[in-house]
Amino acid sequence: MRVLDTTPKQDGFYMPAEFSEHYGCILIFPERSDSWQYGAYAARKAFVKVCEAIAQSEKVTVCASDRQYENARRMLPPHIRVAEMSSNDSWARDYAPTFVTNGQIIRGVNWSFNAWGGLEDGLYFPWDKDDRMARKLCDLYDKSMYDASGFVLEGGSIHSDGEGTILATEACLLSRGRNPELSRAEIEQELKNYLGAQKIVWLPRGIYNDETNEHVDNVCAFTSPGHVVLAWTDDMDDPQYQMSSADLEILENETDARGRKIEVHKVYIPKNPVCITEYELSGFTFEEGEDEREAGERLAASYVNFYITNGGVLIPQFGDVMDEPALKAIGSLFEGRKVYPIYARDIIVGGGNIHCITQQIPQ
Ligand code: KQY
Repeated sequence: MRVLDTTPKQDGFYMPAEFSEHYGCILIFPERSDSWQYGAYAARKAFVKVCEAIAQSEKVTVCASDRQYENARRMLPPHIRVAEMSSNDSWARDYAPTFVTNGQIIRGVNWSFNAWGGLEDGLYFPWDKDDRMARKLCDLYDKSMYDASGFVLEGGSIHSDGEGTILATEACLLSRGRNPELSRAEIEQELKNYLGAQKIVWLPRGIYNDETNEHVDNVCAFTSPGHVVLAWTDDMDDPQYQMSSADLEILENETDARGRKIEVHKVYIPKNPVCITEYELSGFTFEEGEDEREAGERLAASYVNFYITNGGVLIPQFGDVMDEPALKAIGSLFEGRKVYPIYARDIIVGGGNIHCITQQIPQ
């Protein structure tokens, strides 16, 4: 694998939008017992459903540990590739490479990963195997790699419109556990250099109780150039109200890199907060020193954590009255793509959702 000493921006490469054509998608089979309850049994079944839906229109590779290899091979259909690869957990969005293109060639970007905040407020230790995955995947896919390993970033903290605009949240990218030695302007410059972007739209907040310091991929996403969905509630007593209102104010007063006004489509969060139960909590084994969770704690459940495939859009479902309206609202923005409702409770109890467990490889 060739490691480049230039940046995507210098070479005319940029991060394409998720809604443009994919070659394929990467996932990692879950097994960690402090992330996934009851031996990750239900989580693996949910991951398989996600893989099968994606594989209807793109090539899926699932990375699995040696321990899980036979199980993954048995649970997944033959047209889905299983590659043995070690990891600490299963968040391909955050530590598989961010792929960039010049319209002809695909290359990967290797960021530094520190489990969402390192020793400051990270979620587990160690994270070294996760941090090596981007390099291993560039090798596996035979892609040259840009080395951004001096900069801490997870894929879930950025969204690109493929036309020069990046969405990110201040709560996450300016948090003390990531790049505390860099100013906001320096962080912005790193994003521009390694994503080949011209403009960063900084949203103040993400989703309430998001364990990642509020990744943007739970709260706001591009659905086409100039159009975003924003997780929303009209309930002024809900903590999400202030957070989404702060984001809306920015979006309504911003333009994208091409000077377009950004059109915001609100997608309502579940009406009944999705909370972790006593039974679910009993199924985790936490390691010493790790943050323990409490029964009744609200999970960062948002319909905006969807994944766009070549042929469809996979939308998380929580068994809530807002499930159906979310399918309609998001589905209507992806004309010609099939809507895949995916019951996601067994993923969200792990702390993320469909977008967090997938990473697309552009065509
Ligand atoms: O949402 C994500 N991108 C990752 C969440 C990690 C949770 C670990 N339990």
